[in-house]
Amino acid sequence: DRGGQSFEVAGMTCEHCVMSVTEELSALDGVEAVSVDLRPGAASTVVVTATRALTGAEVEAAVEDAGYTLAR
Ligand code: 9UX
Repeated sequence: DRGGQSFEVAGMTCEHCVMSVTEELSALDGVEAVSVDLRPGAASTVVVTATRALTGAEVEAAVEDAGYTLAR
């Protein structure tokens, strides 16, 4: 397993949030798997496994489409 790219996403507090973010990220070209470690009240870790390198900008756009933001 080659792992995946990891991002911190702020504002997710429930499993519905997880589903929204997973759906948006899964729609990106080449994405094979999305894994979320939900930590309500803090930035959650999202690991995206894809067949290509994802850009920060496209991941940020997908996360924002779902209604959340990347943590800085
Ligand atoms: Mo989850 Mo609901 O974080 O508005 S709380 S979708």
